[in-house]
Amino acid sequence: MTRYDSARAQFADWGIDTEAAIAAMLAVPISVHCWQGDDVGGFEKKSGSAGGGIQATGNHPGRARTPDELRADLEFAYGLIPGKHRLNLHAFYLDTDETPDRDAIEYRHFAPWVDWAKDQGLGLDFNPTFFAHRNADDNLTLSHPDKGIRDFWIEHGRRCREIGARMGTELGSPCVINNWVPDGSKDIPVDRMAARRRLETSLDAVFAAPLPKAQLIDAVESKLFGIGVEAMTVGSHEFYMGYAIRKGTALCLDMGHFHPTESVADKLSAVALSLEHILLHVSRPMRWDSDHVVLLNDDLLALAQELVFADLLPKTSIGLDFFDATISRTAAWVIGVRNMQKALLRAFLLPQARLKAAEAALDHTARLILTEEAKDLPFAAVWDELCARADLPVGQGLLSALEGYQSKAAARG
Ligand code: RNT
Ligand code: ZN
Repeated sequence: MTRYDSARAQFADWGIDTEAAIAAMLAVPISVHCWQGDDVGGFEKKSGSAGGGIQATGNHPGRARTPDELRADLEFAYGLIPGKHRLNLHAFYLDTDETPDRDAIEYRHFAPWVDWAKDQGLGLDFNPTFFAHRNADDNLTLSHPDKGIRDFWIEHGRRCREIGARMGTELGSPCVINNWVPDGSKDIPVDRMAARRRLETSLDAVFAAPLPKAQLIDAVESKLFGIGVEAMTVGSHEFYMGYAIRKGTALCLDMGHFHPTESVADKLSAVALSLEHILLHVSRPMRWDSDHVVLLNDDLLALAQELVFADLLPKTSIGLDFFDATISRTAAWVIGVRNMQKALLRAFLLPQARLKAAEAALDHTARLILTEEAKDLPFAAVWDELCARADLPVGQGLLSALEGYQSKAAARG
């Protein structure tokens, strides 16, 4: 009897079908964020750091400097991840010799990414880049008091929707377009209302053109605060929650964008009652929105359990959002995606029906016993099995696979 056969029997004894769990987990696409590969630098023909209160720290060798290098790194990373996934592209990762400003980008500047995605069997998601630009130096974009600057960013947002819709059409899968703006105020503002009204009006202009949901899903991302905008974020959770409900967009919940004791897992069922679609930015905040690589920790397990137990996967898009430049960037992707998958697999391997029945019967003792005893089930044997079927390394084998590529990437200079 193999380790997996024995695990399968043990789960079956709990009424859990490991084959069904494997299939269910593998059916969930994860949108892999391109920006972990180059420390949120982008490929516009100028240098600059992320800005907008977000920051990758570290100087690990091997950062991707060109679209070709980034694609090579992504191919390597996807090659170590089970299942078929998506790429989440930011607008300043255009691939062209031209130098269009943000308000002049067109589909053709991204066509090489689409060709590559087709070739790789990946879906594409897209994001306007409302930071790292001279028109965002004040940490104000769509809510800027200056109409000229607002119009510049509205045009950027509109073009991103057109580009994303075309990507969705080309790839036969709706492109999730997430709008995050850094807008806020370092010190205490006196007219929050004016800023929020301007943001709302600008967003309305961005979303004005009706485009088919089969091509794109519009999303808006809230945030509590950022470096340099400590006193107020214009696009707070309440702002976007209301906006998304009234306007019918998706709401993006980033795990780093709330007070540290708040749980995004808890929010899911609450917002799901009012929203058609949810986007997740799976991240790991440490003391602030630090965007550490996600671990297989309680936060991630709780998130996955909610997605599965509340049957929210059909209306949720899972994207990752972290950037650590102190470690191998390809390893960061592989570890982060695999952890998200492991968390989902574990959720599918839990005795959901029995747990819910105990809770409905107010038998909180049984719920506690089952929850704690289920932690000793052999989840790892199921994960190892699905990796083995895909010829993917686990454990110490993963270490050598990741190190081998990293030493090549380090030679980039
Ligand atoms: C910033 C937001 C946003 C960005 C990316 C690069 O706090 O989380 O999602 O990280 O768009
Ligand atoms: Zn985010």
